[in-house]
Amino acid sequence: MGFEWYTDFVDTSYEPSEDDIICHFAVNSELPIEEAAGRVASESSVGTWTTLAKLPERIKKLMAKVFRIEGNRISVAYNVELFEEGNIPQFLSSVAGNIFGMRAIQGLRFEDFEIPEVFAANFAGPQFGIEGVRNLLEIRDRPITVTVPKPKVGFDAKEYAEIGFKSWVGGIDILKDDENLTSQPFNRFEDRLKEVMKARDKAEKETGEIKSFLINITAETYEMERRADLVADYGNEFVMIDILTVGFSALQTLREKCEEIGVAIHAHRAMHGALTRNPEHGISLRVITRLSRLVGVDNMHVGTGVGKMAGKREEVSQLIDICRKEWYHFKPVFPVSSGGLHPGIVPDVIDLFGKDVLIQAGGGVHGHPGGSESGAKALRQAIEACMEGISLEEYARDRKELRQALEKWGRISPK
Ligand code: RUB
Ligand code: CA
Repeated sequence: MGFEWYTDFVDTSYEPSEDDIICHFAVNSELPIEEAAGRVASESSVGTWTTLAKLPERIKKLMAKVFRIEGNRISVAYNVELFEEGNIPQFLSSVAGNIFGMRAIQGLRFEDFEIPEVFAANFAGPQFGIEGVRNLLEIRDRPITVTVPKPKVGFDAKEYAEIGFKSWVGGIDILKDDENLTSQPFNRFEDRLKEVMKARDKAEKETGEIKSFLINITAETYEMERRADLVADYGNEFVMIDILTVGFSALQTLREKCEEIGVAIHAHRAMHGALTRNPEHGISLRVITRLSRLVGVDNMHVGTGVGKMAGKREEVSQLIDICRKEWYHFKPVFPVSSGGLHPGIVPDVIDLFGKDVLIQAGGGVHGHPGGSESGAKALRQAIEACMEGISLEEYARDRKELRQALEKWGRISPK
């Protein structure tokens, strides 16, 4: 149509410059792919629905370019000047904003992106990363064990700390809040922090190991800052943030805050399914994981490939790469495997992740017939067996806790 100019945004002979940001999308539209692709590039950069009376050359340079089309997959190059330095919300408002709502496009999936060094330089990335977290815990050669008390909400601070104590004494390294436990009336944040820190000191004394707590500070941003300060004052190493429900703006604020107070960030991705689950629409976990590393979380949930949450092996292994592979100055992020894990599937997890992983089991610890302490022992024994290259069944022969766990759950992958 004469008034449209969407296809001006398509140039398959364009070779991206080394300073361009590149975004990969899958597009589902009843329109020819060039026209659909042009709409994505236009709306995510300088365009509107019609040609304009005035378009200065200088601004023409900022038109995004669809430079590759393969089936319904397209790659778009963006001039880096389209983006404000260090501003994730603005980045998303551009490349993951209006384009998701265009009438002519029935499905759009933001699959992945690549950034140039000039843009990467605006972000600090993880403060601690894998090595830093290992230093905090003084654990070098094995996966780190984590547990969430279950039921996930309802315990008061004292009951909760008691479960933490039992888990730590059994061999868990880190106690973790669940995504929906923050500061409800039955378990206020500071009460929990205080009680759990007392229990931690006791558990450290008893075991001679370092123990820590992923305490969920998720709230309004100023309140999160206040809670982060409390965490540092009480001498804990981590805060946990539900990064998607609080949003990237808040996460960026907390990343700076955590640098000031020397605390690491554990990122829980609750709500990601709303964005990631439909393979034909939304934002992929690769994008979310990459953004999280850019901003600078230290631990990041990536799924299990085997447990109760959706996520295939292949996808999880891509996410592990995004966390750990060399990428500019960004330290590697510790991937967290969580959701339906229990001792019987630990070998599958280690097979996929190697030893640089936080293995989190909630039900798989507190559902043990002998209780939380036995559950913690069984999880630790399963990890020891893998590290020594011995089968779980053999290792369980003279280890009651692992044996009972295998009797209850076998090798099942829960749904
Ligand atoms: C784990 C749990 C976590 C999941 C979320 O409990 O509920 O919130 O990690 O999934 P359990 P993901 O160990 O009893 O299954 O890590 O994939 O985001
Ligand atoms: Ca949970």
